[in-house]
Amino acid sequence: MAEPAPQAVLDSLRPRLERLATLDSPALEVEHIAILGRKSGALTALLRSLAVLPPDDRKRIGAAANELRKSFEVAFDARRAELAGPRHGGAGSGLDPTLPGRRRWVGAIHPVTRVVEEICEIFHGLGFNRAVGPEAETEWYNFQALNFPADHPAMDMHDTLYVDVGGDARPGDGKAVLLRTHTSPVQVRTMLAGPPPVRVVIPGLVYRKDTFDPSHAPVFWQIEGLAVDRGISFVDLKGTLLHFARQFFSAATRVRFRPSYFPFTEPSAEMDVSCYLCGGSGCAACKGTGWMEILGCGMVHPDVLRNCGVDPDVFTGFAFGMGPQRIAMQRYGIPDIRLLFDGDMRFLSQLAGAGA
Ligand code: 2U9
Repeated sequence: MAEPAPQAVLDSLRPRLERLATLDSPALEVEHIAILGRKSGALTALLRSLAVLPPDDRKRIGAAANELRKSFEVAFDARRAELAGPRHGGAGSGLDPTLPGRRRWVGAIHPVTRVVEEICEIFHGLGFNRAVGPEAETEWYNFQALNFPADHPAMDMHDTLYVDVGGDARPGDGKAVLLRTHTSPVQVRTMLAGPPPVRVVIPGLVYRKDTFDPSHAPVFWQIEGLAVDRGISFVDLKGTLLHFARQFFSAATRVRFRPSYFPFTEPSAEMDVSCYLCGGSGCAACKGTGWMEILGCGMVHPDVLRNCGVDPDVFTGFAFGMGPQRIAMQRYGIPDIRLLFDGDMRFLSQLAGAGA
């Protein structure tokens, strides 16, 4: 079938321009494809065929065709806006497009989550795998395996949240169930699960019978770490934690170790970092000392290794534990730990971009 003459095409299209205002949305889209469609649009085809027309026809038909294409595009947009109606800023919507848009609240990683991830990333970089475990533990995993003497104050009811699971288990018999008071049971499970070498970093929530106050919460985050292998010494512990401090705070950060005591490590220490707000010269944040206590650590007690099926005459290990919430409070200058629980956007939005 011979192609209709270009002029005939133009003449057949003009009436359809008027009719656009009567079409509903689906019909409008069909008409748009039929006329302006890139592949099969009648006007598109006509414009493509201009090349074969005699020069003076090309000029005349070309101008008319482009004119008509512009009119169709305007008419299609106008009909779409009309069909979209006032809600979408259609004609008569009274919407003032010059008004600024409503800023959509873009969520952000919670400051504590950011600190937990950052700390775990640093230890991943040192070859520590992330391990997690149950928040409800038996007393043995949370206390006895970790060399807590039976009468250790941490074990009694006023410090630890025991879970009544029925049965005859009683606090002190190792079988009682409780909400873990530290993530150390996960290290016990890790060592019982396989022979050394072991290098794990364990973030998780822990529970203590504490009332909320500016620096205490009954549930809080902890990150502990453990490295067990042949010939691991206190030097490895100090080197590893110095590297962590410099990665997390600044390359200029200094550390110091003060003797301490934990049932599950011997020798034990607390590690302080030079205050990164005053560089160590003393300020309110470090109470004028120039130092901030960051974590506890030590060499894994040989009895703990034995409890976990590891021969302390062959393997040694170091462990550490820190509170990422406290570290987040120091880093962001947060005065009250409860602010980290309230989910108050007025507070969190201030930290959304901070130190990302
Ligand atoms: C095993 C052996 C040793 C984990 C350790 C600490 C020191 C420590 C505190 C930090 C802040 C608790 O939340 S906190 O108050 N923890 O100071 N934790 S050594 O030692 C272990 C753990 C598991 C098998």
